[in-house]
Amino acid sequence: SQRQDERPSKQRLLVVANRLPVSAVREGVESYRLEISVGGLVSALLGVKEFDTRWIGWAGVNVPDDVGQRALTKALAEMRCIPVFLDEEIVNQYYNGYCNNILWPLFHYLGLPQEDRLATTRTFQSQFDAYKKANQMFADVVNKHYEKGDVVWCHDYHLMYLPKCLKEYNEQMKVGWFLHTPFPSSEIHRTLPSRSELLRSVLAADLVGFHTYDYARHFVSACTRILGLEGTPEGVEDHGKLTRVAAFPIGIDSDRFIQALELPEVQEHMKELKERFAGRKVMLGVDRLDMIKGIPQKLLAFEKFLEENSLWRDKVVLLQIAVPTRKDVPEYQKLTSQVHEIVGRINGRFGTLTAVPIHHLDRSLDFHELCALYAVTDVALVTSLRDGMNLVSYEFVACQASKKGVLILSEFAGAAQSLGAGAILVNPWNITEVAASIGYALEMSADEREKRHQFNFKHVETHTSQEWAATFVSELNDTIVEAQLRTRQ
Ligand code: ADQ
Repeated sequence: SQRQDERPSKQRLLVVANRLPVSAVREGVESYRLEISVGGLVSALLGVKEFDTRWIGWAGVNVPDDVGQRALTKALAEMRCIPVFLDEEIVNQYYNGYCNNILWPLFHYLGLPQEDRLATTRTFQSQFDAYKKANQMFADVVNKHYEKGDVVWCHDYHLMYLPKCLKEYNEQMKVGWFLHTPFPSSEIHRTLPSRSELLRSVLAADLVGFHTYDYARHFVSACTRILGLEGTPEGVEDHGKLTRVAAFPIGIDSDRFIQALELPEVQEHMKELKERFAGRKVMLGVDRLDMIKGIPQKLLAFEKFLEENSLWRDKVVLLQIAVPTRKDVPEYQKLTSQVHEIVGRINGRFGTLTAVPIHHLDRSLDFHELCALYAVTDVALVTSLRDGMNLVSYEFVACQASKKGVLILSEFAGAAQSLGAGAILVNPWNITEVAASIGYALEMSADEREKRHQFNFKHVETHTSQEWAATFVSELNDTIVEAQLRTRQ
């Protein structure tokens, strides 16, 4: 109809992230099986209906030959995904090296890996070169698919060099960049040999977003102290050009969790779990097995709690689900053995012939199992040493409408700023404090639990991932309109 013809078509949104929302597994020379990975970012953007969204990123598989590349490109196109092909050498230097061994620990205040410190200093330059090269490869793909009017949204620490590459191709491109990790104090960022180049590149974006005001403030101070630029309430100014910097706290698709609890399959899991742990309070940890999540610290705090509270020993169980990640990085292998050792010791000390205090799983759970677990939990323990936001705490709250369990939450997770009033906030390095909080949480009155839960539930239900994505993109559109008005004045 004529009305339909007149309706403006949806704005195209190009989402650029290191990994695509699907992983490809090669099954034959020309055939690939695609597995969708539903993470926070994917569900956030699925909910944003006002844009025509496409994804650009690495499919997590090495495809050296043209035939394979063409086949995979075709398979991915059906899912609105566009692949960036990275070879093994680049993945090793850029992804395992610069991203995961340098930027990740640094942004989480963990410094460089201890005994590798000197080795890392030596290999630094070649890894940074690979990082820039990889970012340029992402830029080439974006540029090839870009159409006038598109919005380009770059994600995370893997792609800090991307805004600059994109603007070099086309100054008119609307470019936003969002960081999912913390941005550290400028005193930490200063130690990075490539500190200035990375900041300058990010500043090429029109809008730069973080989870919290603190991270945004750290970024602005790094720009003023390291680059000598001016920080304003809107962002960072460089010779009259403003890069807008702001906080956009992410959320979850809470309805997806709330509705899942009604499914017969989830109810069945819940029933099994309740029977299995009848008579005991259930404590839960769900983390990627990563240094930043403070898993050893959490276990030590639980051990201290059991030491000091003998009456609780057979009345509480800690379920720690730790999905292994980045298995190629030696630090992660060391962490796995450390965690296993502590779990073994605690179970040896406090277990009986029929029950152990900790059930530790080195694997991920499927969505339905996870929802059931969240729903039957009495106390969730999030002890991140640093965490950009931490969505596990949001997911737990979303699933607790009937149980009204307690969230013990690290003050170093971004989520402490949004769920702080309902959670018990702790310093995860202080094992005595965490142990005392466990006791407090287990014995908390129903009234207090109800009050705390309501506060957090309201937040989780209203600050959704869809709202987060829509706000970022509309702010990016506005930022560009304002910049155009400024230059016209
Ligand atoms: P992550 O460090 O991965 O994310 P988080 O925000 O908690 O941390 O998200 C993890 C996701 O993986 C959750 O959706 C959780 O359900 C799932 N998950 C974790 N362990 C699992 C397991 N064993 N089985 C099944 N699912 C599991 C990064 C930053 C965070 C930031 C997010 C989003 O480090 O700080 O909140 O990005 O910006």
